[in-house]
Amino acid sequence: MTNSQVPPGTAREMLRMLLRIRLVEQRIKELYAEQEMRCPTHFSIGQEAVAVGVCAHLTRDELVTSAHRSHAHYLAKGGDLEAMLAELYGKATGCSAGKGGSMHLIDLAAGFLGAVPIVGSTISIGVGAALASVLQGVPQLTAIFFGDGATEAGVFHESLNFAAIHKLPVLFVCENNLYSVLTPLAWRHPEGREIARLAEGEGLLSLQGDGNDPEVVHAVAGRAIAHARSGAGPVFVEFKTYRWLEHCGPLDDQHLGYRPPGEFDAWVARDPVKLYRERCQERGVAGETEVAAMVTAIAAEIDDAVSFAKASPFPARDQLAAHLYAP
Ligand SMILES: Cc1ncc(C[n+]2csc(CCOP(=O)(O)OP(=O)(O)O)c2C)c(N)n1
Repeated sequence: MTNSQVPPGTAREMLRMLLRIRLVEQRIKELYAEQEMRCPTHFSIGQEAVAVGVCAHLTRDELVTSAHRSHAHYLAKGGDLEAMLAELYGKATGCSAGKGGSMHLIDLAAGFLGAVPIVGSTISIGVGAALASVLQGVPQLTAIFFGDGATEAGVFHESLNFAAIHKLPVLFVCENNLYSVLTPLAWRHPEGREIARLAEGEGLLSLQGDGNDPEVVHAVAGRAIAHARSGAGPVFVEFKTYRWLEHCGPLDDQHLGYRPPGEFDAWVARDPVKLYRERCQERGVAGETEVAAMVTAIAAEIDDAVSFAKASPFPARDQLAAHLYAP
């Protein structure tokens, strides 16, 4: 699908969100070395355009689920930054009361239903949320983000089938970063098979696009979301993109040798944040001064959120067994 230009206001907001997600994760990467954040943390650096292009369409009430690599989805959906960072520090003010860490983000006020690291698990949870909205007579879009690895779980196929039968308002978003931990797609799928074709086999409208171009993501997601909101049934979208850091953790992992020579550099040359920043400048949507002001404001917001997280208390000892079951 080809690129289609978004209105200047949308472009500016998408650029701001791309920068914000990148800067938040870069700060987490720096702070992680202090060993005060003790949770396993999966970074989305390099993959930000998918979250931003899709969530630019969603209202605050519409729902999102995600998985272990969820910072970008949480932030793009409007999740609270202070509560996210406090959660990574294991603090009582965290969005999961300090008990979940990076892989269990949640912000119900922002429609971010939650992230769960059991691969594939939030696909059926998202479908259940969409079914609930239909049963309650207020059909509401649910966007479900997951990686290419999750499409190999049985629950993926069951969930697509169920959503198709009931024509549920679901957007399935596959963020295909070519690897499941260290294992490339080519070792996991027969030659030439596209993940999007699997979804077609389950009876869904299935679209693909460049996951490093926020405007392509925006255009593809826009078409898909219009279809799903209209009651015509669920839609599957696949965006190819690339993870820059190790599967879990803040470090580079090129020494491990699982990436073919040249692959990493080719994707980094297509850095979604840098390319979009340049495009916005060329178009006069956001000039150098405006981008610099955005970066300064975001850095200040991150400083405040980090201070808040560090100053917050750990959960009290008597809260150990709280939050296990609904009250
Ligand atoms: C059911 C289950 N099996 C295995 C794992 C271990 N695991 C964690 S992340 C991951 C890879 C997931 O790959 P993908 O869905 O493509 O997401 P990505 O990490 O690339 O974003 C695996 C196998 C798990 N968390 N849950």
